[in-house]
Amino acid sequence: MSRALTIVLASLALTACSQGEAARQGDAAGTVQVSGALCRPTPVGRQTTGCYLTLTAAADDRLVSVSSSIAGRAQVHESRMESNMMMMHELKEGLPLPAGQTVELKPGGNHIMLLAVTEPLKAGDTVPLTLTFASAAPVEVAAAVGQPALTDSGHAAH
Ligand SMILES: [Cu+2]
Repeated sequence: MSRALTIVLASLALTACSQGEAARQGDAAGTVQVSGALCRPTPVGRQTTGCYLTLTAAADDRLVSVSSSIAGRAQVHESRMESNMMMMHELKEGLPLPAGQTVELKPGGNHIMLLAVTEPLKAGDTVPLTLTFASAAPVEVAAAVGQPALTDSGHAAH
């Protein structure tokens, strides 16, 4: 009887512990640093564009989704070469963010794709992005609109 009680108490202690961790996610340990957010101007007549930024998670995490009030949808994409063509695919599982590592979303690599953009984006505009993570609290950033300084030659389309 007393053994059963001990097990119950132990599991209660575990529950309390994990709740404590969830509550601490707003602190430094659970945050993701975002820098250099940039979206390309929308090409004439098109409602899609790519956005780039740099993420550094304090603890192992995952960028699971992105949204923007100026786009119907946003997706996390990877770019990869297939039969000498640069193809894009949605990262349906999100983008892994290993603790302490700088993860760059950049032209020719992983990027955020805005779809069904409501108004044409031009240089000097600002795009609000909300980044949602598996563990860390969501982060809102204002991405500048402009051409990336470094453009992968094979990926000039976006
Ligand atoms: Cu894309």
